[in-house]
Amino acid sequence: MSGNETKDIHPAIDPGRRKFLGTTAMAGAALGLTACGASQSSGDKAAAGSAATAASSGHDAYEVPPGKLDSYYIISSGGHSGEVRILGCPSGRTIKRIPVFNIDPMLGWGITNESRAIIGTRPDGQLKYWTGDTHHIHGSYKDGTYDGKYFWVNDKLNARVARIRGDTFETDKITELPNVQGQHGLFSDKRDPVDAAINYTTRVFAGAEFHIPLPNDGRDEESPDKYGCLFTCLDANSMDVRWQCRIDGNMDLVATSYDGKLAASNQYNTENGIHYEDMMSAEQDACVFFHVARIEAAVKAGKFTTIGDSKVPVVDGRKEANADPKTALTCYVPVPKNPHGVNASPDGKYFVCSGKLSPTCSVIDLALVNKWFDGELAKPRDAVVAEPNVGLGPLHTAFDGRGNAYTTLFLDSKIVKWSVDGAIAQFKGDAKAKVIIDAIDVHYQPGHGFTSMGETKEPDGKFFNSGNKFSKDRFLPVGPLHVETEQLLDITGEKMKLIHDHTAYPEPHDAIIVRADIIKTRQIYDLNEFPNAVKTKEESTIERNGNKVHIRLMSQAPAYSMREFKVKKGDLVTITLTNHDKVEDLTHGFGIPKYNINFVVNPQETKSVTFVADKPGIFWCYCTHFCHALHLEMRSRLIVEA
Ligand code: K7E
Ligand code: CUA
Ligand code: CA
Repeated sequence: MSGNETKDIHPAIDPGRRKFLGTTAMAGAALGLTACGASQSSGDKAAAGSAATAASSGHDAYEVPPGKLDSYYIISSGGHSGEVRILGCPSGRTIKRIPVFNIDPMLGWGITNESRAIIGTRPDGQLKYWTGDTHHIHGSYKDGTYDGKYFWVNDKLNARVARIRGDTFETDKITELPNVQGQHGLFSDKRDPVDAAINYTTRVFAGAEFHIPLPNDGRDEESPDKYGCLFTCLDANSMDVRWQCRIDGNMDLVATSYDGKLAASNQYNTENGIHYEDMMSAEQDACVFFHVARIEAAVKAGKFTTIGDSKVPVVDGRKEANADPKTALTCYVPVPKNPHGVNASPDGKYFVCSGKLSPTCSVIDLALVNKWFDGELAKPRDAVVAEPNVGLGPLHTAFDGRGNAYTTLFLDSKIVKWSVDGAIAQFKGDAKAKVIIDAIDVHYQPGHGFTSMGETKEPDGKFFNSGNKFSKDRFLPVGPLHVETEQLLDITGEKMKLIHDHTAYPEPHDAIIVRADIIKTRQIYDLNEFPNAVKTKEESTIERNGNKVHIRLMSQAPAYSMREFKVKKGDLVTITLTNHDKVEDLTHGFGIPKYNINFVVNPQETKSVTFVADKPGIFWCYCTHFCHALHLEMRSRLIVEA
């Protein structure tokens, strides 16, 4: 028996609550939110009971016993930690943390020259940024499903997009976007590769959330009417910015169509408001659609401008410039109210916007949006084919491939399962249409929810993961900052079942659940991938050029190739370290006391660090990564002569 069976199936049955939330109601809801731990205690007990029942009745399918592997990877953005995590599904085990926009001493991210070059440095050699905010992560596609080659993630804080390699799960490129702030939504192109030379996704789209003066150089700061927001397209291969499209309103999440024709972003601030009251003043905002081929044709034809110092072509996607559907670059489909999230159904037919301040989800038919672009649909709003009431605070929607949608209800702390066809029938006037199928408590305040393979043409409808923003009483208390919760649901049956909770270091944001067989990781690097590799004992030397010293070092358990290296105080020292061990999992570390140097080299990998030897003395460079019975003995002396 699952917890929700003890309660009303409908999450928001009280019709009095099913109103749009105005400013006052929202303030009340925010207060209610702080009290929800208490108000939901009966639900908690029911849910806890159901978990115990599930465990005692032995759901072996969920268990990943010692020595067995998970059947899915959950690739998850980590919010303001700036990183990306990989979890196993269904175990919920954290398998890897990938530093992206943050600094990570274990790996040496932000410390090694190679990672610093990816993150970007200022002319004085300092990192340009050392913090970020990852929200949305998506993979490269082939034939409508993941090919495991790349994953892209946004940085809302400093308006960047990073790429992570699927074979090493390390960040390999980061691009800063010009002319935007609050780079939030991100989605890769799902169309089949058109260019045989680049046999994977060729575009990555990014939406900006904040309005800024264009250019943002201080001249229009007191003229909010001159602020603007740009939608950005990057080249997935080079990671260069291809073009930007200026819009009316702002952008939140991004979705792309399976045929590659359309990208879209939900807009919560069509009011162009500066304060939150202004941003929620309209009853409807919109989902803005981008006609990718027309935008790229306009860029090709030179119909663009540039902003400030940026050379990126900017096309005009604002309403006034796009009144004629047959030439329009953009289409604004009105949806209620401050919508949060736009998600594509795996059958390729619909985008669903959740209402957030409206208890509804809006189902937009992509064929009808294309019809509008062809001049054959009277109004963009006519592309909305359903708008079911689903509950309070709907944020994100995921799909099981069997025609059901699963929407997170932030205010209700529930996941609601509803039928897309049922909602469409109801919208057409069928009063008997069954729309809501099930609802289940989650703990608490879910943001994103995502299903196994649910953002591909191969959805398997097995698991739904709820990324909850509050955990309250779910784990041992550890001080004022609580860990957050991810909760895994079994969605194979008519009713959802809560399988288990696992902790998530703030903040569990968006993720994708990828079938394990799609990911093909490597265990060992190729020495030749690294132009600066120290390949032989003979190449392991100390070279001096003025006050620049280059120490070329190799590691092979349990020793470094040189027992000591002497430099002079004030030298600019570069240490290049190649790991010559070829054994799977045999990583060495390299730490220098008092010099802030700490990094690892994986089998056959090369990394380097550069620092000024400003402190004379003996410094034991030691292996930081337990590698061998003689791991503690694995050290060399850095001698800095006064
Ligand atoms: Cu993914 Cu808040 Cu960044 Cu929804 S958006 S939770
Ligand atoms: Cu090498 Cu520890
Ligand atoms: Ca609004």
